[in-house]
Amino acid sequence: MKLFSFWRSLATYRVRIALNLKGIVPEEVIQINLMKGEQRAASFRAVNPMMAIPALIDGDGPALFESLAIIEYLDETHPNPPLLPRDPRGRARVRGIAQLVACDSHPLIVPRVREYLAHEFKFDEPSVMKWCRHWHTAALTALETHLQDKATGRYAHGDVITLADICLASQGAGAKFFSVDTAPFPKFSRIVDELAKIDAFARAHPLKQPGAPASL
Ligand SMILES: N[C@@H](CCC(=O)N[C@@H](CS)C(=O)NCC(=O)O)C(=O)O
Repeated sequence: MKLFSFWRSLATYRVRIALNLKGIVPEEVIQINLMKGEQRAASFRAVNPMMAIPALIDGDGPALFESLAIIEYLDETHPNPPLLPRDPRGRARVRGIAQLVACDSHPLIVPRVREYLAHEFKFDEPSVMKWCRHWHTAALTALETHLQDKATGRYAHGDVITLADICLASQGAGAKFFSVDTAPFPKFSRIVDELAKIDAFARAHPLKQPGAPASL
């Protein structure tokens, strides 16, 4: 397997957690420096026309793209430990929490959106940060309400790690990147703190990756 990655990428963080949980070590990790715009190079565009990471090549390919699709592929090809519950309602809840993070919240704060706001609409840096914090907080507010459901246990869905937890961890890291106050979201914060103690999550953390700064 070849993983296209970058330390700061929250979507790639999700895939790294899943790889660690499954005990899969990619043969190669190819760095795509988002701060230098390497995602827009023709060579990477040929891998993922969306010009975004992660991408994963398993065997002869073609490249897999979109973090949730990649994680479900890993779950289907390496079923243990499972990342989705068995019951349809449980699967829908876990996928719902995951999509809230990966499809509703995260896409609003990625580099291409921040750069478009800055270049096309002349947002200054504080305004871009305000935008990012607004969408982070909107997602955290919804997540906190979902996590009040009795289906929540030690983790987002019961007492076993699921795809929902992978996404909560990425939301937690993003909150730190954008200095979002998570104090008003105690259930979210408790689970994120719990996840940080798990080796598969800790090793995948953005600040543990090559090229990452020592702290934010
Ligand atoms: N929905 C995609 C998001 C992928 C994505 O936007 N990745 C970011 C890094 S976390 C990226 O590569 N952005 C490049 C850019 O915005 O120019 C997924 O979950 O994989």
